[in-house]
Amino acid sequence: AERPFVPAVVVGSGYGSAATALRLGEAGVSTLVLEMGRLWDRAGEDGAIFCSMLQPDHRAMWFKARTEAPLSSLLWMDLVNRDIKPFAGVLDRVHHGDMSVYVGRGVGGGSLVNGGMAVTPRRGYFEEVLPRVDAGEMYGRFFPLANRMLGVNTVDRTWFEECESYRYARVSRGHAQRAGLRTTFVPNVYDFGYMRREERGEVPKSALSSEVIYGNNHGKRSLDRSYLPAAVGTGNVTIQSLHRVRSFRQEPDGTYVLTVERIDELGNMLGTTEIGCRWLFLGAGSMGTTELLLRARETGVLPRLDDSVGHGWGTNGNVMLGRALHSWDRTGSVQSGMPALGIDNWDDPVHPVFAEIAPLPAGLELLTSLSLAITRNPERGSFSYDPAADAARLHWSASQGKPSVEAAKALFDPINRANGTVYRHDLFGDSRAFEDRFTYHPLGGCVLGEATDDFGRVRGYRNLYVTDGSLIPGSTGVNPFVTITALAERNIDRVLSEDF
Ligand code: FAE
Repeated sequence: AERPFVPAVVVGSGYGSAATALRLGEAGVSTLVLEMGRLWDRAGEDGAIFCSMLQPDHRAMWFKARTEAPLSSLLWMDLVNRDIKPFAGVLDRVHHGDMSVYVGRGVGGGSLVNGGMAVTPRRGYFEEVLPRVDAGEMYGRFFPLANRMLGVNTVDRTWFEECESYRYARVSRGHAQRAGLRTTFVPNVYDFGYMRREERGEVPKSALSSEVIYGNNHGKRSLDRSYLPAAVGTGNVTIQSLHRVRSFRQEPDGTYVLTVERIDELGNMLGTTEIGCRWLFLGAGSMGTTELLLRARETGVLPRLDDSVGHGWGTNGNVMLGRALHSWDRTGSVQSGMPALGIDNWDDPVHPVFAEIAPLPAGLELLTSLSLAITRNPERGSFSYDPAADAARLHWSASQGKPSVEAAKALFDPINRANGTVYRHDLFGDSRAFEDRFTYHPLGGCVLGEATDDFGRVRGYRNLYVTDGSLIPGSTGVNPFVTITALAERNIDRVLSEDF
């Protein structure tokens, strides 16, 4: 039988993929998007598309028998996680020895599960991280474009100061200020107008009903409400969900052939198909894209791939911590799941930190201030290929998290001192105060200008591109999706004008 052939294939449907697919579609290129997760458009028996964070069910996680939430315990008790039925759920936690990585699964990738924080990085730091990218063009054109396309908006300051749902953020801001630190409002893709109507009881609740990490039923402009419908609307882009790209090869005529596994929502294999294409864009995320390229190089299928494939991976310096507050510092039992403030100490010459003031939306007063700190951790991990498992293995040792923890400590010790507060030691399963064994922000693996040229073209092969977070060498200094989107916009703009 003839195998199907499409001009362009985009692997994955996260930020890099979505921006790339839209621009391909607009340019009239027939494009197929292949996403291993499901399309999240049908309500379950409870009338909701996504399950809530407080009552997680099979929809929560990607083929797990138990949920694996970032906070694993409260008062050292295993109260947070639940046994669930394995299913093609929306959040995955991928384990690699001392590091585990959270990623979104579904049409929209990480946009389905994330906190929506839409931060444009400091220009000075961006120039340091990606010195070969024209920052003038990025800040003049592609960052504004990405912000517009993603539907980034900011909280109304007057409402913020009086609403119940950001009491937790105001309390933490006060604590930071008492230590002489600066906080900043953080833009978001969650519709703050919708959130205000939630607080008034006019619309179904999402951010104010503890929804985040297992999906938002309302209010969030995830990619399936922004870039992806626009891409499909060009008439040239088709998305196939529950299609997992296993491998790909190049034919003598330069076209690519993908081997694609079709699964159902229970994980049953429905079959394997081959799909041919001329242009192949890898947007499977830092973990997914790096694995596909590493497998291709190490199995000898694409032997000219650069040695740097599999290197330059980082956690964006992620570290999470909680502080126990005094009884008069009530954070509120209703906490918006979408963060709106950050402590910005990135100018610190020794320990730059941007710490998001995170919600702890447990539905009851816990007198706790939670933070996700983004630090400047110079450590980098690398991947090797495990032939027995036919999988990529990330090498990141526990000690590599040390710089992240030291930086977070340098920021939060003075906050504790200024406020007479202490760290919580009961949140992460053992007695540690700082959790550096997971990241929400995997970056790198196929670094721009190393594994690819300066526009994401994979070295050694024509018409093969990387479009996602794997291009960024381990750190952005802020939450990364705006940077990933803007970079993808920039790269596809160049590729469409030169390679098509
Ligand atoms: P990503 O969005 O991960 O998309 C990759 C897609 O490819 C996924 O849908 C995969 O299922 C799919 N895929 C992988 N392998 C295959 C394969 N072999 N075949 C087919 N499909 C495949 O990639 N960032 C922010 O900027 N602000 C935040 O507030 C924020 N909060 C976060 C909260 C959580 C809980 C998590 C997990 C992440 C958060 N992030 C946040 C990070 C952000 O979501 C992440 O950087 C981006 O989603 C990465 O975008 P990519 O395009 O690289």
